Amino acid sequence: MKIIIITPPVPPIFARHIRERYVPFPLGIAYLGAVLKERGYDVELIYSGYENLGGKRLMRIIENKKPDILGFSVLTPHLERAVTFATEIKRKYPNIKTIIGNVHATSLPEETLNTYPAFDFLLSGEGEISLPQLITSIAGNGKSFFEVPGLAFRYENKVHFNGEAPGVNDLDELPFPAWNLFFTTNKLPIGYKPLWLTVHASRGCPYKCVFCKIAEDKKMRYRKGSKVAEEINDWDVLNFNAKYLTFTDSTFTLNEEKVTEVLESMIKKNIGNKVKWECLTRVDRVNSKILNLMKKAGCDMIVYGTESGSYEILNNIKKTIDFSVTQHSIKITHEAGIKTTVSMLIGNPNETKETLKKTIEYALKLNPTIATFPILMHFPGTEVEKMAKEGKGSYIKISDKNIYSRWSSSSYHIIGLTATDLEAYQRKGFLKFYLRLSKIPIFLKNQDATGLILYLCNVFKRLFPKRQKSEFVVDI
Ligand code: B12
Ligand code: SF4
Repeated sequence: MKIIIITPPVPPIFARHIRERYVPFPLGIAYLGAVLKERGYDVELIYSGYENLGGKRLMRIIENKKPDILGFSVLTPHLERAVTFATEIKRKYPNIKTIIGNVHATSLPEETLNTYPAFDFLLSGEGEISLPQLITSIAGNGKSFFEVPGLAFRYENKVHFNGEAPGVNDLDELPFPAWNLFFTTNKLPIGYKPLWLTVHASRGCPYKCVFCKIAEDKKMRYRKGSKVAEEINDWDVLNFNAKYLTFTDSTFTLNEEKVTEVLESMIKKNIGNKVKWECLTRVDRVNSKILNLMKKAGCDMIVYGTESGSYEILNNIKKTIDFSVTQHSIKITHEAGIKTTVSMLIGNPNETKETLKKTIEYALKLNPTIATFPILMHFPGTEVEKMAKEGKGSYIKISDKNIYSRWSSSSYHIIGLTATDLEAYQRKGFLKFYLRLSKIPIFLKNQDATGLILYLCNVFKRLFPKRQKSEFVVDI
């Protein structure tokens, strides 16, 4: 049985979110590939973003490889593209079984399968246990579909959902992510771009930010530090020449004891001299001791979700952290020699012009290496989505969910702030932050030439916006 798992095709390069060119390889499907390979399946992974694959080229690849099962790893913003591709696959090759997984499937299992007949099956939750079970069931020598955890499927013209699959309990029992399955000849493609891989030391998150679906995944699970370091070291063995890596943990430094173990194991293996890395965490979960260890272990950048310059807004999104803590953490991160990105969300519940002004001023005051100003999206399953549906948080919905496929555009007004206002504040944030002499060299250092051209195109688009025309408005 031949299995291929893909990320959906992406639009052409000039129309893409600038960062997508550098998007790290997807860890979730690398794990799924590894568990399937371990069970002896013929499995391949395709990361459309890395190979710049549009629908036509991806279709030709699938036609040549002739899989029996095609898995789709889909985030909500990529749903439409995934559906278009899956529909074309089913039209041409109705015998290929299609499975959708990842956050969108987890958030809306029944609705997704009811709405999109192009997917035969849906797996909700982590896939390492459920996907191999589903494959044996499809092959006819496994359990009944009713017993596969996380599965949604059609039965007697109705969608039946077995409930979300439980997460993997012991992450150390998993095989290492199978990066080699993205390059099935076991060699890097000619003209390859340096690889940006991903790794994790934990799953779960104890916090409950209102804009985040992961807020439901309360159960923390940690890996042994030695396993994490061994895995990263393996990349050298595989000779994949990874130049950079991202820790995908929701809050990398959540547990001081566990993260110390990870960092010390990395230092022992001299990881910092081989590869640089970044991680996401919260300003209230770092201290100088940890930051110095992180630097020694190769940390290049920390992404902090600082979100807003207004206490009222921080309360509204359930992320109240004292400003003095934020300022101190940014300062000691820089002192440890680590760069910072702060993410300042635009469009929070009950946002006003005043709170947005405060947010932009605050970003300037914090003076991180990089600042981003994403517009909050009402993703399925989040508290903000519920608020928007109920008309709470001052939200007024103006568009259907197709807007998810856009970046930097708003699908809603807030009382006192139109969608265009929100986009204008985002633009203002970027321009105020980057059009300062001190930031220009940092900006240039962090982009390659194509990135710079894309950025300038983007600034132009922002200065002369054509609302709702371009589907993929770019951003840095
Ligand atoms: C790391 C990360 C990134 C990285 C790397 C992305 C990448 N290529 O992997 C960066 C920073 C680049 C990024 C970018 C974006 N991200 Co992001 N990201 C994350 C983060 C923090 C971790 C994801 C991860 O690797 N988890 C670990 C792995 C092991 O788990 P997993 O991916 O969930 O996979 C498991 C299951 O989902 C399932 N599964 C996955 N695929 C499949 C496929 C099949 C067939 C099956 C059966 C099962 C299955 O099994 C896997 C193994 O258990 C999550 C938040 C979180 N804590 O999960 C947000 C998150 C996934 N990102 C999100 C978003 C929106 C984005 C962007 C669209 C933002 C933007 N507007 O640009 C971009 C899209 C980039 C892209 N092209 O993919 C949202 C998605 C919301 C949604 N409803 O879709 C999340 C949940 C954040 C949030 N709080 O809202 N992201
Ligand atoms: S945004 Fe980050 S900290 Fe907040 S609930 Fe989501 S994963 Fe946890």
